[in-house]
Amino acid sequence: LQAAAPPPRRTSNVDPRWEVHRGRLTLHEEIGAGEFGRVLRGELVSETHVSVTVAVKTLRASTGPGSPELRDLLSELELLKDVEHPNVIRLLGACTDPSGPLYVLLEYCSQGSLRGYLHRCRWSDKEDDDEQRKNKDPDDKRDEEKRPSMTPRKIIGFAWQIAKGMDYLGQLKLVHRDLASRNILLNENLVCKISDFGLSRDVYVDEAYCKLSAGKVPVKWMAPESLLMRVYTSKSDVWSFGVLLWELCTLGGAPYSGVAPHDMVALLAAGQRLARPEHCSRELHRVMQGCWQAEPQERPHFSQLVTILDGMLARGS
Ligand code: ACK
Repeated sequence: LQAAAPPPRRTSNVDPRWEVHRGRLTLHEEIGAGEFGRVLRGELVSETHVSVTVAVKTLRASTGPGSPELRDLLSELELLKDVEHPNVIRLLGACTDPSGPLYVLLEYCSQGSLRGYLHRCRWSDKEDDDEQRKNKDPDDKRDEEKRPSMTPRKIIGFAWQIAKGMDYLGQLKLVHRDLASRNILLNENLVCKISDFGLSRDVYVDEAYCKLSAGKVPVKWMAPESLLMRVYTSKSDVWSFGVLLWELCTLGGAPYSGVAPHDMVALLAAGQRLARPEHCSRELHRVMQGCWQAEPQERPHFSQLVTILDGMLARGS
């Protein structure tokens, strides 16, 4: 996520509006890890002695003080302070005082990422398929829980929520830059929360980081102008939203499977696009195609996408 004007980077200044005393936080197991750092489940005791489960984002122990990961997490923290929407992950507080590690406390989403949820729907649809069972992720503990199922209406409902959150971010002049099902979280009521503001920093301005993280750029979700000219706008987020719609319809399929990342620019320039998934209505496919217009101005705004998806929900299509 990127602000129109980059926010000032906080170093060791403690923000009393958000600072949480470390004594109020108990850390539990790790629920996610990646190049960015770690996510732990935690328990936060409020000033009124009510305990809430939180997700605690932190860095790896080996992360140095001047590292891009630290800058990323601080930048994410700053951006999250200014956003409040039911479909955007909510900041609950932070431990930034220098006496311990940096912790960013986020609302806990018990169903994990939308991508994981879509994959769990696959297993439930094909419960008896040995091949599918063989391929399931042995580390996904949620796999053992009740298998969810997917319906066309649920797909449109998820898409509608994400478009609402993105419309809100767009109004704040915030560009996400990594909109994909892996970065949408689901709470226990299956409310979609846009998250992972990890690409908030301008990776392209920072050559050192560019070299380090070339593999991190989400090429298959990126609009042509982002791939070619490093231009990111709400309209390039709309392109990514189209790919996210495709992920929803394929229950978390891999877009452009078999295409090498460095072939994507030529493929898109030749006018090729993702094909209509098997269970996707022609109407929803037209929405995706609108998101993948070569000219950014010809793509719909998120507000228009909300209206279109609203209409589809109302008609029950
Ligand atoms: O699908 P997951 O298990 O759920 O994999 C990702 C992982 O951490 C890396 O992002 C989990 N995760 C991240 N933030 C949260 C959160 N706020 N609540 C619950 N799980 C989270 C996510």
